[in-house]
Amino acid sequence: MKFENSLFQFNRAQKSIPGGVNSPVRAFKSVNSSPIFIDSAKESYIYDIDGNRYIDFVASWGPMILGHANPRVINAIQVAATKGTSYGAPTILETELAELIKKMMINIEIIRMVNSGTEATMSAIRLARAYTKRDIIIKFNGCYHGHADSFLIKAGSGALTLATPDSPGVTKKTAEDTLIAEFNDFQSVEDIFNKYSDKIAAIILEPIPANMGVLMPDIKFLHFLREITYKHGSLLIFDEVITGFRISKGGAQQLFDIQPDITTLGKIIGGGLPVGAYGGRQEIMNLLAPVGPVYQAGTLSGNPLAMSAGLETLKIIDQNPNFYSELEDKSKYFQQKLQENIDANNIKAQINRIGSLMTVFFTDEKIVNSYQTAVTADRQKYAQFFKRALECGIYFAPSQFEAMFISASHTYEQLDYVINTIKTFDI
Ligand code: HOZ
Repeated sequence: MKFENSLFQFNRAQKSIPGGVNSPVRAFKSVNSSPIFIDSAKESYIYDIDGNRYIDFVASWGPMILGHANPRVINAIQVAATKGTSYGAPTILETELAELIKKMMINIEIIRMVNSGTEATMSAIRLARAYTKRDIIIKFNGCYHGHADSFLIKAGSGALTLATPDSPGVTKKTAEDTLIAEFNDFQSVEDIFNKYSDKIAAIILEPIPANMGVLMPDIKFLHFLREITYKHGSLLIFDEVITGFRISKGGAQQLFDIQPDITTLGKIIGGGLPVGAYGGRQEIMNLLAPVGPVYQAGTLSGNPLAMSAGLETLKIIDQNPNFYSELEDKSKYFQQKLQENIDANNIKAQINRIGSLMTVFFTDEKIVNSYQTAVTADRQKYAQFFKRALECGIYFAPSQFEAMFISASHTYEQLDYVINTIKTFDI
C-alpha cells in the first residue's frame, strides 16, 4: 500500500496547522505513524487520497451509525443547503429534532442545541452549578467530556495517549473545583461525598466509558451514583455524546434504567455535522436564558444543515424497529469471532463490547473494567495491530484508548474479512 500523497499533505499541513491536524488523536502519534488523508467515504468504506480503500471502524468517532453518505441524510442536507446555510434565527427543524430526541430519550423534557459535545458538557456543568448553587463537580479518572477547562483533569481520549491528562493552561483554581473518583469504585465516590457533601453540584460521567477504550460499567455502580446524588442534593449528568442513540434508542440511560438529571448529546444527533445538545428536567433547563439567568448562546446553534442531517438520521433509526437488534447481532458475531481468532493466534488481547461499541485491549487482564486495568494495555502491540490492519485495508482507531464503532452499513462479508485477516497477524 502506498501513502505518498498523505505523507506529502501531512508535511504541508504541519506548516499551517498545529501538528498538521485539528484534533490531536488524528495525528496517529500514539501508533507511531503519520495520518492518512481522506478523500471520500461511502457506507462502511473510507478512501484516502492515495486511492486506498479501508473498512472503516472509526465512523468519524461515532456519528456515522448509518454508514457514510447515507442517501436520505445527504438529500436532507442538500435540500436544506439550497434554502440557505445559516440564519441565526429559529427554524422548525430545531423544534422537530428536539421533539424527536424527547420522544426517543424520555428523561429529556427540554433540550438546548449547541455545536459540539464539548459545548454541551461545558454548559451542562454551568447549569448544574447554577441550579444547586454549588461549585464542585466529580468526574472519573480516564473519562473524557471534551476539552473545556473543568474536564481536562485526568482526562481520557487524546489527553491520555499524549500523556497530558492534566493540560497546561487549566488554572489551579479551576482544577480545584473538579474532584476525581475512580470509575466502578464505590468507595472513591463515597469518600468524596463524605468530605464535601453539600458542596458537590454534580457527578458527570460517561455511563459507558469509551475514551479510555470501552469499559464495562457495573450496573450497580451506576444506580449507586443515582442514589448518592439524590441523597446529597447533587445532580447526575450522563455524558451520552458517544452512547446516545448508539447503545439503544434511549441511550445508556434506557439500557440501565437510570434517570439522570441532565444528559449531554452529540455525534449521532448531528448525522455527521457539528451538533451537540444538553437536556433534562424542565425545572433545571428553564434556568437557561432567555427563560432564566444562566447564559449560553451561539450563532450556529441549531444550524439548519446540521439539524436536517441529525433529524433524518434519527428518523431512519426511529422508523426501523429492528435497528438496534440487528446492530447487536452483527456486533456480537464480530466480537465472538474476532476474539476466537485472536486467541487462536496466541495474541494476548481482551475485547470489551457493549452493543456496537468495542475495544480490543492488548493486555493479560481478563476483566478490563477500570482505569487501572485499561492502562495495562500494551500500546506498542496496539500500534502494530493498527498498522497491520491499515495495510490490509482496515481502519481502526489510531489509539489503544478509543472505541471501535460498528455501523448499520457494515456487512457480514466485511466483518468476516476482518476476522480472517487478523488470523494472519504476527504481533
Ligand atoms: N475526541 C475524539 C475521540 N474520542 C477525537 C476527535 C477527532 O479527532 O475527530
